[in-house]
This record gives sequence, C-alpha cells and structure tokens, in this order.
Amino acid sequence: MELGFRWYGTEDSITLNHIRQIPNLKQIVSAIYNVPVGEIWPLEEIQRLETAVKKKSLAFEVIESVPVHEEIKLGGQKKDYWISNFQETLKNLGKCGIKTVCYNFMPVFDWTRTNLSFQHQDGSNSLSFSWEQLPEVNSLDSLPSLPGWDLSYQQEELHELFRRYQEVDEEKLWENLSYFLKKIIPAAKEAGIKMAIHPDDPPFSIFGLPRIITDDKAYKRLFDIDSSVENGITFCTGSLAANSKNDIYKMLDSYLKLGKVHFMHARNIQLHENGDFEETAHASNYGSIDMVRVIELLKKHQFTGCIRPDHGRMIFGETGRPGYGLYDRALGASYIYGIWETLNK
Ligand SMILES: [Mn+2]
Repeated sequence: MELGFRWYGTEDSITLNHIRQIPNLKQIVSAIYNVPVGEIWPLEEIQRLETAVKKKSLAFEVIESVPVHEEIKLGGQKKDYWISNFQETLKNLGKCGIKTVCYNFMPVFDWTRTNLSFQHQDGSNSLSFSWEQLPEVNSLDSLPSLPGWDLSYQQEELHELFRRYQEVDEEKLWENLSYFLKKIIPAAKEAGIKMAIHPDDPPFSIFGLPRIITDDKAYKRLFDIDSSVENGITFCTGSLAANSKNDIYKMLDSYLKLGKVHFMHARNIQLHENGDFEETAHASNYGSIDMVRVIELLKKHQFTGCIRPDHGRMIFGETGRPGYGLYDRALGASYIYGIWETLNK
C-alpha cells in the first residue's frame, strides 16, 4: 500500500511543498485540468505535470480522473470520436509511466451533495447529503440547483443533457459502458494502464438520472463485461457505504481477491437511518465505516496500489475546494498510515 494525495495542479492553493511534508506520503494523484472534457491530453502537458511531481521526489502513477465525454455515456452518434480521443490520452499517459487511471460513468455530475458546509459540533464542516434538502424535479423546465452544479454547466446545457438522458435508462447506460470498455480496455493494456472505475457517488439514482456502479450486483456485471485485470475499480469506501445495503467489507474482500482493486479511496461518512449522510473525520469512531477493517483487508490481500484520503472536512478555519482542504486530509493520511504500520508490526 502506498499513500497518495490528490492535487489539483498548479491552480491548487495547496502546493506540492505542503503535501510532501505529510509523513509517508509517496504519490501524487492528479490530472490535466485545462483541456476541455473529451479532448486528447497533450503529451507535453502530462510530462510537465510528471516533472513537477517528480522534482519533489513524489511518484506520479495514478490519474484521477480522465473524464468520459457525455456523448459516450449517452451513446451518441459521435461516441467513437470521443472514445478514440480517450484511447490517445491513455497512450500519452502510458508514455509518462502512469499505471492506473480512475474514471467514472456517472451521467452529468460526478458527485451530488445538498450541503457543502455541513456544520459539525466541533466547529468543522464537511459535505453532506439530505433527502429533505434535495429539491424536487417536477419538470425539465424547472431543474433544481445544487451546490457545486453551476461550476460545470450552463443552465441550457444542463436542460439539454437532462432531456437527452430521458432516453437513457440503466440498461442503456450499461450498454454504453460496455461499448466503451470493449474499446478502452485493449488500449489500456497496450499502454500498460489499469482502468479503475469510481463508484457512483452517492450510489443511487437522483433526479431520474441513471446510475449503475452502485452495489455488488453491479460489480459482478462490470467484471463480466471484461474479466481482464485492466478492467478494474477504484474502491471508494465512503461512496459505497452511503447505501446501507452494501456490505463494503465483503465487497472489498472479494474484489481484492479477484485482483480488481487498483486504487483506494478512504473516506468516512456518518450514515443515518433515513439515508442522509455527512462526511466525517477518517477515524472509525467518527462515522459508519470501520477503517481498521478496511486496512486489514488491504493487508490480507497484500494490496500494493495507491490509497488516498478521500474528502476531508474543513478544519482549523481552512477554506477552499469543498472536500479537498489540506489539514483534515493530512490527518486522514497519517491515521491510515498509522493503522497500516500497526498491522505490519
Ligand atoms: Mn471517492
């Protein structure tokens, strides 16, 4: 297991100089952010990122994420064009020594929360999800607005996307994922890259948009599409635990055994009986997830991949990108490594 940390590149207010001071931190997880979704990531841009990371004596092996163009998820007419771009990006990433590429297949939004600054009793705040705060969608003319949404789309674009997704149910989305994987996995193999799909976050449908990477049944179906090791997953504890029916330990155990887990996200959430949840400190007693059990499973299966603290709270008065402050994620990283060290004594 190697400890990694997500970095949003030179635009990130958190610098590599900060991150490298986190004890036992070995890897930077990043992406190219200035290329429009679906366009090929230029080799020079990736090399620039690689050089910046390696200059600080950190490894650069995991990309999170290469976004999948909506046309691919929609199964639109130009999907082959966007898929071939994705293949080219994989080729360029392979040339820079990238081993794992995280991606997701969530329509329109890659995560959904109703509050970006849920107040905890200790004065910290974090992302949260509440059914009561989820606006109702009665028609496509009155799309709701949720925190974070306006960052990615113009209102008209959003309407158009929602309209087109009315034609895409879960079955159709599975077909489109399968089509994508059948073309992408061979390209990944050639580039020496393992693909690692992130689960839907949260793992259930919202606003009528289909969501498919949600539970054990879904993973079985995903692995059936292509059994090769390159068709793997990012196991995100916090995403999957937001569905109380998911036995995340049993799931993790079996996917590790299959050699399908290439990247780990350690996130804790407090899940409530009504399905609401808030993100918490990483320590087990702060949320619904037993982090020791998670790390024990990584040890049991001799997991050699990257694990990163996923979303953290905002603490010590820090402000910035929701879920991606420095301090709480640094605490999370140290906590995770502490468990690992203890288990390996
Ligand atoms: Mn995650």
